Amino acid sequence: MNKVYDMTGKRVFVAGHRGMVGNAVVRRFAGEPVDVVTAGRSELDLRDQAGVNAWFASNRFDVLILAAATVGGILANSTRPADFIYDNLMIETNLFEAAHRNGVERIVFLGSSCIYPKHAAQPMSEDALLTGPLEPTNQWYAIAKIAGIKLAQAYRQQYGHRYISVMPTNLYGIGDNFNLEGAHVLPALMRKAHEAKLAGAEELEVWGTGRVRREFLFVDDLADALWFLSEHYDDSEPINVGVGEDVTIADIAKMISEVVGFEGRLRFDPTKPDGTPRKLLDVGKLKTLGWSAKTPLREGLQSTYEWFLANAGELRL
Ligand code: GFB
Repeated sequence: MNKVYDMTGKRVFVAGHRGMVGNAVVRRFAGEPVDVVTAGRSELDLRDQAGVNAWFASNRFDVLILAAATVGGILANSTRPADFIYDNLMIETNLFEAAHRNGVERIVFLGSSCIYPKHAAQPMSEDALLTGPLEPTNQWYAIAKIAGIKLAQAYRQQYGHRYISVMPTNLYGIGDNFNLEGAHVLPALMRKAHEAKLAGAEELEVWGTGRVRREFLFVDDLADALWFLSEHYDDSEPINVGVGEDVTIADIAKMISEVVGFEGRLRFDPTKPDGTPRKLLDVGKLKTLGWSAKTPLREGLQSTYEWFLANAGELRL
């Protein structure tokens, strides 16, 4: 597959490098012939338009990997809707405009599979966007991410910029958030199973019915896909990144229990929200380009648990 953009020698700003995705991107891109730049939070608040403009004016970048976002699991999305819509809209609009004004040739904008309608046909292809109502628990985040796709399209249409949007499925891995109020399901259950094992508990509490399905992509695979797409994708339509198969929440809870070594029962709490019934991505477009995920779920769970054990002391749990 021919390159549509050559990253060799480019100066790349990774926005959001302290988050799980940005951190994985920095690790992955370190092995490539690019110059990676990051900004600390005390140095730059991406929600501050004047600060962002000044940062871009005093640093020259060729490429922006837009991995900065306010993110979280179903509880955080439901209880902090203003943070999810405001922070993400501000970050995106500030970064797109500053990039445009300062000659950034390429933006790789990161969205999420929750941009697709709640009842989209499965697996969900890129053209399902804006064909039906969103899942209410994360509509605030989804609307902000849809706005990001539209920003990429608008700057491409008006100025010819080669800005692209990438839609990953549910992510997990090294550097994940294990704080139960903010966490997605996988790190939340891993931490709960770990603590249940240490306490000798008989039950692990799993929110919802356990019957809804999710697709999980190891974050280092996403970072590899982002490197690939930065050189091989140049279209106004977003492109999905996933593994192509999903599991039920009950299945993932069982797998996590096995990896952690928790031998008790699962107890489902149907008073907690299930969220979207299913959101499996159609990854046909990405496969045709020549990229597929490599890390089997069990192997990714094992690596994540090892990272958790090595870092639990320093995590804000
Ligand atoms: O990962 P998660 O928080 O968010 O939850 P979404 C996925 C499913 O896991 C839901 C169940 O059905 C939860 O009820 N679950 C079971 C749990 N136990 C737990 C637990 O202890 N903690 C959590 N958090 N869930 C997110 C969106 O949706 O997906 C984001 O909220 C983003 O905005 C992300 O789009 C990719 O998968 O439902």
